[in-house]
Amino acid sequence: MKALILVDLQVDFCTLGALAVAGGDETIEVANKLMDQFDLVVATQDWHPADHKSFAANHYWRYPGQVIELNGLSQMLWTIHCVNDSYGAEFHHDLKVEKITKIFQKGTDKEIDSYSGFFDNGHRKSTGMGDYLKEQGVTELHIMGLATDYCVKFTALDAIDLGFSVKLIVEGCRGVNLEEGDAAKALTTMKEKGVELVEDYTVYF
Ligand code: VGL
Ligand code: ZN
Repeated sequence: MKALILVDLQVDFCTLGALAVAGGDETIEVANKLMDQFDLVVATQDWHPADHKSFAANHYWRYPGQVIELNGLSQMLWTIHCVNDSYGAEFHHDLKVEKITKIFQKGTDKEIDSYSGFFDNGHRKSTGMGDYLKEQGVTELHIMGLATDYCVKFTALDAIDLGFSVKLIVEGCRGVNLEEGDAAKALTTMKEKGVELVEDYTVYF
């Protein structure tokens, strides 16, 4: 059985959002068109407490884009985004949310960030998404969303490690590109790990 994972299609990653990803809005239409083609649709949601330590504003003399060490892990500092229950953390308002069967929230512990929808960045705790998908009999995962070089990438890499067959719907993804070429590099990394890149999403129809 195949499932679609929609990664972080939230207001803050779209146009005018706190951590806007260029072209982020364009992914919503792709998601809405694809959902009907799947037996199961799940979504991840970046869901931080306001005092989350991935926010530059929560450290003295730090600014977004700097890297610090946080509880033994290297941590990129971000602008405040996707604070739980805030407007920016909501799914994009054009997204057909009624097609989503289950939502997995991540980044809820202020001491550790979570890019992957499966585990936090230290692989210390699971969100339960892997077990849920396996219980549903899912073997094949199709992934799209925001952002290519962070949450999409780490979700896809973990999915491979968990033994799923993984396809990435490239047209449904956009990258942060803090450094030029980050999104392209992320695609290469995923491909090398065994993720199949689907360049033309009309193959689903
Ligand atoms: C993300 C940076 C920080 C993402 C989440 O969804 O890719 N990126 N938090
Ligand atoms: Zn985040």
